[in-house]
Amino acid sequence: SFTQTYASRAEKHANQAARALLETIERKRSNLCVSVDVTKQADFLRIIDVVGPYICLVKTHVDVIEDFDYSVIERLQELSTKHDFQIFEDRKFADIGNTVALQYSSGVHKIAHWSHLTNAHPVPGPSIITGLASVGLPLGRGLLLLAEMSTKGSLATGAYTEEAVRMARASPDFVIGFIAQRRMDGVGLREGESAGDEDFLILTPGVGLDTKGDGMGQQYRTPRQVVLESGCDVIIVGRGIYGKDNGANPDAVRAQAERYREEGWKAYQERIAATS
Ligand code: UP6
Repeated sequence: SFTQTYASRAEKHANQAARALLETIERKRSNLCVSVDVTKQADFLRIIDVVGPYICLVKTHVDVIEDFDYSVIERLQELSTKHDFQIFEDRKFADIGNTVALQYSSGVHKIAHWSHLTNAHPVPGPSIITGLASVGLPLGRGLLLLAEMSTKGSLATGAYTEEAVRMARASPDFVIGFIAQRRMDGVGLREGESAGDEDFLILTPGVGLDTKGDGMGQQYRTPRQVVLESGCDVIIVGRGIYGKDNGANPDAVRAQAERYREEGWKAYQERIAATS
């Protein structure tokens, strides 16, 4: 899939959420996902309205919104229609199947009802996928496993990463890819196994053009390193786009979104040109 276009991958993908994301990327010529990690609904919705035209996906942490009520979700869905982007709640589930099913379907946030994609740590083993799939599959959702992390000293390396890929391979209907720092095609294959036509989407956080880190363990690489050199599919950018003032200046936010969209797309086009 490293060498294929988003459009051709969209045609072949069996999962509805994966297909929708790939189609959106192609239609908007954007592999940019903006991560909107702000604590006030007004800031959250304003930033999304500004970056909307330049992105394929909005990544949320709805649990950090301190004045949250369900109307935020309705506004988010309206913006998703207005600007044509998908939604990814970065919930990072990590509990037993029964608990994650409840956390995914219920509570204040009812994530499964509105988020096309969500993600989970593979640490509990395959039962976390079973639990989440019981809620998400009937709704046409997709799951990403955290196979690697962007932070300094991450424990998600080596055998852990390989096991994450094996878990995904065992649930191809629901697990559509990974949060990771590089392509995972063929990772963790055992003697005699072949990768077949597996097509994992790689969504990659820890992307920034102006800084190398944030003083709290985050590590940044450029869109070019991520998409061209490491073969990832979607760049996830947070503070690089909305800055240090919760995106108070819409023109500045728009300019950064345009800049990252362009860098990400250029890197993808170079990747396709280099391998075709
Ligand atoms: N995120 C990472 N690294 C990971 C997984 N997830 O940074 O390995 C998430 C963070 C944050 C976003 O939870 O929402 O991606 C990165 O934001 P930033 O661009 O402002 O650093």
